[in-house]
Amino acid sequence: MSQKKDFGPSTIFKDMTKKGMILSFTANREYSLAKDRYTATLYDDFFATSIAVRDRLVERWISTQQRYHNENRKRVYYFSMEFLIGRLLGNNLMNLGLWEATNDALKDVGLELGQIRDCEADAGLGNAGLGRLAACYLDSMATLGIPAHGYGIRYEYGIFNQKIINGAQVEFPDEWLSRGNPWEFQRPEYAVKVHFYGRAYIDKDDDGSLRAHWADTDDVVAMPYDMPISGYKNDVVNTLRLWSAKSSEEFDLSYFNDGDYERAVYDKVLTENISKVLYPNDNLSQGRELRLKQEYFFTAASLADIVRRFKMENKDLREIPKKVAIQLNDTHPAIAIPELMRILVDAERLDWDTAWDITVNTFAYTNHTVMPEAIETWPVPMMEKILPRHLQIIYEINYRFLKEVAISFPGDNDRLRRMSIIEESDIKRVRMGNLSVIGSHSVNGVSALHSQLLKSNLFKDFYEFTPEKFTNVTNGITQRRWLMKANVKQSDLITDVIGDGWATDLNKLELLLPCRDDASFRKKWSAVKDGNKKELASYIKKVSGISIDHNSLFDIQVKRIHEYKRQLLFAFYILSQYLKLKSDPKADILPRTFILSGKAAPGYYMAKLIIRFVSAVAEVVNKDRAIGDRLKVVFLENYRVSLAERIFPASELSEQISTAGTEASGTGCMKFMVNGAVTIGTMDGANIEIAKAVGKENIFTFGLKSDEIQALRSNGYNPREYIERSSALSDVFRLIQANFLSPVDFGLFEPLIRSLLNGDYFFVCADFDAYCEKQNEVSRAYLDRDRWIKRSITNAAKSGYFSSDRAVEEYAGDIWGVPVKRAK
Ligand code: NBG
Repeated sequence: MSQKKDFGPSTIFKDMTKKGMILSFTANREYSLAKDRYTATLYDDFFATSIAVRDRLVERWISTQQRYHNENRKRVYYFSMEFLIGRLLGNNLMNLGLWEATNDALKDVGLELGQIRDCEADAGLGNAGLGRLAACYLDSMATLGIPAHGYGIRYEYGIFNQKIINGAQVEFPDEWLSRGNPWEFQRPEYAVKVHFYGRAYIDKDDDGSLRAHWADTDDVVAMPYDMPISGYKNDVVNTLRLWSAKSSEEFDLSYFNDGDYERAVYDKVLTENISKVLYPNDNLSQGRELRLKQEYFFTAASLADIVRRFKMENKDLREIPKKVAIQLNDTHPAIAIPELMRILVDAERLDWDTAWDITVNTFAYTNHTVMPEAIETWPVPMMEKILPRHLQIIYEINYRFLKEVAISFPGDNDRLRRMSIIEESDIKRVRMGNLSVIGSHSVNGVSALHSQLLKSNLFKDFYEFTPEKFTNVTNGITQRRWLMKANVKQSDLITDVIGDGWATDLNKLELLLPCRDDASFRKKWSAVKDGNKKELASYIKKVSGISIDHNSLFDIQVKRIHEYKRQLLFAFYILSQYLKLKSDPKADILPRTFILSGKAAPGYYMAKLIIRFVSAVAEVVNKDRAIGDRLKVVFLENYRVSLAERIFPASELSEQISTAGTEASGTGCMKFMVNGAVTIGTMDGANIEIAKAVGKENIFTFGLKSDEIQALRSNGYNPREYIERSSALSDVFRLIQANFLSPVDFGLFEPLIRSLLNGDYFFVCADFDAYCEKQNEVSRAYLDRDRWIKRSITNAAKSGYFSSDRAVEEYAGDIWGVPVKRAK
């Protein structure tokens, strides 16, 4: 495909052969970096390789964008505060079909592709699932040929680097740009001015009509940086445009002339802070002023860019919804709704109703959480100060909306209060969730259960008012990164048997189902897993010094540390296994290696304590000679995309044990599944759909269901009853209370215990026994290796539904109005 297309005469920038790559690499090393083979560092070699690859993206990029323009295609704009991209070199090599040529070329010049790839810093512009989802969707949109653009922020510092020092998390800044980024192009010609503060007022125009103004603002320049997003072997290259804040005047001249040089510099620095750093919270809204500024900064710049592009290709603004679909990745960019109204009404002079019609039909909103602390609301005084005109517009939207609701539900004032965009608390607040629902034509959750919960709980009133807006799109992941690139051995085996069609149609993996009965295939499948386990074992040895038995069951929980995800439940199970062996050293337990990884938000005390707790458990278990290799606990520091790519291929048991009703979807569960791991999990988020896909004999589910949790919560839940009833759980509590895990820091883990005893908000105690029982079942099941391998194959074979290609196709057809036709 990509090789066949003619991009003009073969020059040094185009040649896809090994020879071409050698020429390109050496030329880049010399002319872009001014180095030769004696002076080039390994990082220089990475840079020169990346530019050689980038050169081959550029012509495809330009021709893709030209085509979209000439065909005046409807564009999809994905607005997201986070894009957790990871590394790009390997991904682009794969998508261009350049892997082998580059591998061979580098060998010829004495280099090793693996080493070169390891030089690349992860682009960590996101916290976790929400940001990684955006990255997977960019990949799928390009692969499906959708004219899509990602819009976000070019944070100078991405998600912090985590080190575990004396068992505790310590954060270090992520200076991912410090050595340059080969994948970005600055585009000063498209820089945009974004306004803040000032005052909003209304006066009369020359023709006597009323006109709103926003004046005396402080302005910031939004500088765009473009990154190419390649599709898989289809010559499509889309754009991710990230905005960086620049001071609008290099120095404020008035201060400068007054001799206040320091003040002039200070103001410039303050302005540029807007894009300095990603807020490191997952599923939590801290409500900081700078965060609101970030949100407005990138949405305003993006909308200005979109309107500019629209006007180049079209005349009538009322056509915007026909040519533009904007997806709001959670409420973070929801301030775009009043911003588009401001553009259409104040600047373009459309009447309110027409503008509102355009706005609602342009925006669609994805909700990613029902956790109350993550739902964004902004104090009215804060918004009034930073965005005075937007607050007026929000009030107007709210007034008109509530009038309509009142007609449908006469006299139901409680309902009006709940549905209002303004929360009438002591200090009034703007509810961004309500604004998002009201200003969008589509609202979706990210798994079947979660979308249902939106309708029955969080947005119940809105569902009753406009049921047609509500829909579900279960999340997905890209098999190109998470299987093809991450797990080369398993990919090759699959391709040997069923061909490579699965790369763009993951449902094809179902062709593997008959292979379950083929003993020689099972043997190969199992050998691949063993090989991957050995690789991870040696990586663990290298980074942590811990030796693990690669024949043990690799039982893994990797994700953000959060009470609702219940790493504590996992740790308690590990402790109970440890206690079992201590009381009966000959106990017949299945050898397991427990692997955990994940970051805690720096200000999240309990999550950080959980990391200390897991580290303490690891310390005790790993050092106990009587335990030997039967149990090992590893906490891998600095969980990130590139580390995840090492972990999933070696996984056998996937821990998805959140309290039912709390994990909106989860996407790690899908990465495990496609890599042949079997899930142990609650009936939560996407687990439910995984269970449906694989059948109950191929998954281990346990615990209270979402409606049972709700019922127990409202009828009064007493964790102490569960502790008393369970001898294993009582033993674990006793051990912790006796400071066995904190012999030096007496009482260190007291807050964990106390939070469980006084309420146990996430039902750890209630689910503990059921969880242990299920784990016992897993242990027995693992002993029947043939059956286990069949389960593993089934999980991979049934993962087709969880491809982000399927998810994006659903968005495209049902929400964006850009259906894709795929050759099957
Ligand atoms: C997260 C959910 C996950 C979900 C991802 C992607 C937020 C606010 N939500 O369950 O917790 O998989 O979004 O949809 O980050």
